[in-house]
Amino acid sequence: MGEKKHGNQGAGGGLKAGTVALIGRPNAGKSTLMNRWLREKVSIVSDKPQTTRNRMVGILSDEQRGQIVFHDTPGVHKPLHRLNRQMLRQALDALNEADVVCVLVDASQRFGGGDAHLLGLVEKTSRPRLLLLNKIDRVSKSRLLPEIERYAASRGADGKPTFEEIVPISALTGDGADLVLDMVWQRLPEGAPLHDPELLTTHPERFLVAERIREKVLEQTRDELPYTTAVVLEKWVEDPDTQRLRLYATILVDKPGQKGIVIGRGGSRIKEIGTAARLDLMEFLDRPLHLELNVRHEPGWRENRRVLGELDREVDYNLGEVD
Ligand SMILES: Nc1nc2c(ncn2[C@@H]2O[C@H](COP(=O)(O)OP(=O)(O)OP(=O)(O)O)[C@@H](O)[C@H]2O)c(=O)[nH]1
Ligand SMILES: [Mg+2]
Repeated sequence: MGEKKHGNQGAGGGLKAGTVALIGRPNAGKSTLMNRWLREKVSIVSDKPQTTRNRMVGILSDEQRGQIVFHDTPGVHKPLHRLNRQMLRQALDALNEADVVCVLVDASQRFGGGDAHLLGLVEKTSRPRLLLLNKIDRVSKSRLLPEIERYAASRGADGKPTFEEIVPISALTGDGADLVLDMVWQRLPEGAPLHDPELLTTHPERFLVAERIREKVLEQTRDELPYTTAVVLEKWVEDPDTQRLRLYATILVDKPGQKGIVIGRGGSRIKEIGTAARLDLMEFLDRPLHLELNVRHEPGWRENRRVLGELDREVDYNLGEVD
């Protein structure tokens, strides 16, 4: 298959490189789409809103075309806690810094106040914008057409149409995903790769591990819990002889009663979370491991600078000042 790496001199020898922001309301399918394009799970996915809490970086390198650096962002919503303000800030930064912006909308949901708010934010940016009407595997064509018209009528600050393209897709089935990727490549500037083409992401492995554990917590719990839970990886111990890993993680909950919900009757739920996470992590890290989970009641952690800082240290991304 030819050379393994790109040359990284000059302007990239006709190759393209740039950043692409995935923006949308919670649950629109941003992370599902990025993972599909990368053919790997970089961002965790769940059916609960506000799953993604950091700007997740995914790198797609293509010998013929160049490199796309995706920024999968937290869903845009009304921020009620410091954590949520940080999340919103990351989405807005990505929106204003990217070479191309992909705005995802869940087309199976009725257009509402949250969509209007998002559209208002997107109209203000001057970056090239594509609108992706997602989840078309769930929507009839007759319901899609008025939505296409609505977004086609939107205008940016310069009076031109907000969106250069409006494309119905399904991140789940892959319908339309390659077409959008071609549109993205067309709009990227020429340049040398921004990262080593061997890299899939810039996040440390430890952060990705904590995220994958959080994904299992989200899968096994419902109602308010997903919003109020965080996972901190406390220890990562390697046995040099057996290559076996021992991982120690803590699940933080906001209210005392939630501890019991995560632990479950006789420890049944925490056991299920642990088993699912261990299997996933063994595949991800490609080696045997032991996983120990604890649950800690940490009241108000979503407002707590220290705890948020602890979580941030796991992310190789500088948040800057947030107030
Ligand atoms: N039917 C259908 N479901 C989808 C599609 N894309 C995503 N989903 C589902 O929608 C849910 C949310 O997907 P995510 O990728 O986590 O959404 P997100 O936009 O990253 O959400 P946040 O991180 O919370 O902002 C998951 O249950 C996905 O399986 C799609 O094209 N069709
Ligand atoms: Mg997400």
